[in-house]
Amino acid sequence: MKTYGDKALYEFTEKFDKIKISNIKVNKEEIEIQASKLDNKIKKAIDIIYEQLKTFHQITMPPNIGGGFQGISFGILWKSIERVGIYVPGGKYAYPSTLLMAGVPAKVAGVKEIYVATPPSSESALNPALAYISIKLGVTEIYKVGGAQAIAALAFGTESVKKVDKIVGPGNIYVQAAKYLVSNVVGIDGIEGPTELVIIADETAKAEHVTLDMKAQAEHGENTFIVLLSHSEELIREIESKLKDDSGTYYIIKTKDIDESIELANIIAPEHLSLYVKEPLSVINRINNAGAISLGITPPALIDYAAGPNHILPTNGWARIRGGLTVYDFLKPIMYANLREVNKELFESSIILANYEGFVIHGKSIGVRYEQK
Ligand code: HSO
Ligand code: ZN
Repeated sequence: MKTYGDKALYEFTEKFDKIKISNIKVNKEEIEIQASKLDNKIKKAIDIIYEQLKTFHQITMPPNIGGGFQGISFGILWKSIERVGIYVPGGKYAYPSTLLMAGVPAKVAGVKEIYVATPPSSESALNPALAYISIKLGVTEIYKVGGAQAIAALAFGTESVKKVDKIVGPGNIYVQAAKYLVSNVVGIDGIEGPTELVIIADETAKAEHVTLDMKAQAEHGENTFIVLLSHSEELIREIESKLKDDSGTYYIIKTKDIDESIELANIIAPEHLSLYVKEPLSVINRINNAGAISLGITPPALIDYAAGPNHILPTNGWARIRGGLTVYDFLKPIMYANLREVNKELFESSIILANYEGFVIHGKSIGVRYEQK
């Protein structure tokens, strides 16, 4: 990609997507034409969801924060990342919801340049919902490329594709592997692979709701990982009978008690965790590893679309070290210090430590302020 740029993109798209594209960048006119084709009902649904997500992310924006100690004022200024590339998967389904999930926190965080890469469809026209959302987000460019080649293009830049500072978004194994490989030159948001759902349910759970939640996430395909943890034999029996004729793969584990369910969920560190238990608020505090938690009667699918939290979540155990995509992924804390008054002890301590490390001039540059005061 570094060497052949656009030429490589045309070639790989033909080879892997089996589509001959005439241009990589979708022009503004085409975005507008495609957006205008979108049904008003869908536009309205997108507008409503957009507001919900925007509010969630606005509420979670961190304030610039400062304080002072021993003669020094200090603090953190949150600044947004300048250029972000969002990968929106294609394939069997279109994912306008994923563009909302990535684009809204980026915009709320103040990212100025947002670029979108998405695989070309066989008709080679951009999905109308993606076009409509892009306009709402102020996305400046959309690229009709997908797969590992799209990630490489965003990481290194080509004649048509802008090089970005960070790439976010889910995708298949090739996309995720490519993100990992370029993570030494651009920021990435983690690895988001096939959907995972763990449900902790007790005797108060409604078998019908739990079964539908399991089947819903199984809709993502055969690589999904769906686990029910319950100490209620009766609930398990009911759910097993409801899933009897279903072709999906489900793991149902009868645990000793709620404590064991919580322990297992923490070990699995799932992407989605659902707490269908009598006192979800007391259980939630004992969860250490999960991408996002839906509790009470909340269906995990509502997080997928409209509740507010993101559906771009860590999979494959990554929930042990990070959560879902938030405004913090698009912000960086710049720290500052402002010397107001010389504190003898602090100054002397730093000179001693600088000398100990052998950085004598470091010490002198500190000392000169001290002596002048
Ligand atoms: N459950 C997926 C997200 C998704 N569901 C998109 C429907 N569309 C991973 O959180
Ligand atoms: Zn889903």
